[in-house]
Amino acid sequence: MNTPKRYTITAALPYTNGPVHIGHLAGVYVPADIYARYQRLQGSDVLYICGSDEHGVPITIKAKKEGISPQQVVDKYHEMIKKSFAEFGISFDNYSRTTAKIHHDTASEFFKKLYEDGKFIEETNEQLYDAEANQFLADRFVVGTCPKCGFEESYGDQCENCGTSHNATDLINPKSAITGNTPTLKETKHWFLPLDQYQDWLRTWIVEGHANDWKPNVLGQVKSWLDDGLRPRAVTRDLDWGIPVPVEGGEGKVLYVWFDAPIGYISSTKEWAERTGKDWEPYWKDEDTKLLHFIGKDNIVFHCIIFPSMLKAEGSYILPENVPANEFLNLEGNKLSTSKNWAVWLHEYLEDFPGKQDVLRYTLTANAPETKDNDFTWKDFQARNNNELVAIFGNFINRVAVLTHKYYDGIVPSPNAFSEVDEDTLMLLKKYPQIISKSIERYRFREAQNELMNLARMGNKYLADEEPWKVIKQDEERVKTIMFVALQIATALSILSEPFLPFTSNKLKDMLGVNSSEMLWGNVSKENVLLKPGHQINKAELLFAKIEDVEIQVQLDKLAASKKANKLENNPEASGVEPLKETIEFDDFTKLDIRIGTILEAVKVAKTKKLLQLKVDVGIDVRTIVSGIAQSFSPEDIIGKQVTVLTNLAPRTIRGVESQGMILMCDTPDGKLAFVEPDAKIVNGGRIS
Ligand code: B3M
Ligand code: ZN
Repeated sequence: MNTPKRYTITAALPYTNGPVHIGHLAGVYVPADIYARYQRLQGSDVLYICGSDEHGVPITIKAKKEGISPQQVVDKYHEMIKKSFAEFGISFDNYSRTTAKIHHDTASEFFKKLYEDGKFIEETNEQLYDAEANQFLADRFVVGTCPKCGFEESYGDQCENCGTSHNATDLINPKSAITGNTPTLKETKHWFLPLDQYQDWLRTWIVEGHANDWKPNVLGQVKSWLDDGLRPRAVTRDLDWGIPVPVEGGEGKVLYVWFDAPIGYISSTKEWAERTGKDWEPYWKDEDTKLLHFIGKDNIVFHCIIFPSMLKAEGSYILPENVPANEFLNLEGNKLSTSKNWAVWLHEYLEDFPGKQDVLRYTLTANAPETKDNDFTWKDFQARNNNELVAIFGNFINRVAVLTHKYYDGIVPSPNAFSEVDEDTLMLLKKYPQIISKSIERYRFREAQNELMNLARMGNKYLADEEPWKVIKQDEERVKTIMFVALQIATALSILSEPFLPFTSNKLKDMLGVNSSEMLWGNVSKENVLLKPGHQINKAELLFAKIEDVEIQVQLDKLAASKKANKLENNPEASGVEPLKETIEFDDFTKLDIRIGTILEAVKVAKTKKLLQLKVDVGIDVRTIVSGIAQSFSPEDIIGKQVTVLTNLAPRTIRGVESQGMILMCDTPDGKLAFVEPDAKIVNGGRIS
């Protein structure tokens, strides 16, 4: 697509049957917010849209459980969700709700247009019925075995295990979720969207047209459904909670929640337009608009198959340019679960960690499940804060601000001649907007945030190497240049951090005495001076505070109580932990000769990306071992490291090098490798037993 005239960014509408938790944030709202903030900083016309998804069976089930009306359920959670998003800095331009009149009108008109254009199949057929509850069973009112993957707790409209979407009558061995009875069949009329008629068009548009720019996890799911063959899908339901079917014969029926909810993006845009006096249509109908849907992987079928087919059928709308769906985030080794209260709820986080919104944003981005499910642990949250935000970003800024006040009363000094290191540092600084942009434009937010931290690391290293606190004693003029360079890096961080750490960015801009309107993204590459000599910075303030063990223990105790109350068993697979291997005998273990050794030499194996050739002293001898660790370690960094070695593994020739043994390694949460190191100095050859 040429440079878009505007961006319409949607984030999945959260169901109002409960609060928002970290899984929703990591999967959808934080990445979408990073992207929206970033595009605004490019000076783009951005519309970031969301709202509460208030229809559907989950709401009615929650209402029945709490003995209140569906409207009372949605009113409670809509307010809670909207407030917590705002406090967390999710910068929607509009946050609407699907019980709003503007949405009922928009969805009804949309349905009537398709109806009048003959785009539906009108069919009377048998649907699952619970005679005791006197109710048709649709969506979550029925549970059964998924016809595609065999998951036994699949819902009537979607299987949460394999993500596929089906009709309730496809379920094997269905059971009513209301009474537990086996449903009977009863005739009823519904309107079907003939998805099979869009099969070829979808394949051309997505599988061929977006093969290179849509994420593999999204393309994989879409291909799988197309290969299975799409079938007509009912877009109406025999329910009393939802948008009434607005055509002849629709009495007692409502629109299927997944028909109405995506139209919620459009009605939220209309609501925004009414409030701001803008025209909504260009954001949904102009070919120069880049439409992006941020969702979790369980919503891919609805945003890549069903909603685009609806838009195509209606005929006047644009289609999404990308749907960068994330995988799932798990919590302390278990799947997040609203019903089992196994979650970190956003509103509770905001109460327990006031002023620390950016710490959670940072941690969720650093561990974002962008390509595979990932795990959130409180220990990692604490480490990310203490070892990265405090020790790298915060420490650098604090030293710059404190020293500028100490040496110059907070006035930016005029630099003298730049040394080679200064020149190189300022040159590299100018490259960072493009380095970070490249990752953001490809929806790689983990990578982009890590590059931001590399800029903070560069600042830290520059100060540590230049040591102004020592040089000041003999060369005051030199220190003026050092502090000038450091202040430019600090100012760049205040601009480039805004998409990821908006609260920190604002605090830092206040501390530096700069305002956002002058500090655009592109300035960092274009301007030679971001912070001019003579400029007065404000009082130094700590950007981050250490998180103590006791604060983490409170959270772990909360989860332990929840696990006990909900009899939640450990589900290691959920955290991406490898399942246990088969049981072995002690004799099997005694055959392994595992020893501590020391790496004496390390070189890259020619023409390979992953291999290092090591010389390892294992006590009994010094041997050559080839190890696939080159993407995690540089040869020079591991000389002298004590490692754990399987020494009696039969020698293998790898890329022409005979390798005698194996270095034992482990995967880290961010996809790198770690050594298994003794926590005390061991004599080479010390045997593990
Ligand atoms: N309410 C979110 C979910 O499936 C669903 C998204 C609607 S986006 C139009 O949890
Ligand atoms: Zn399934």
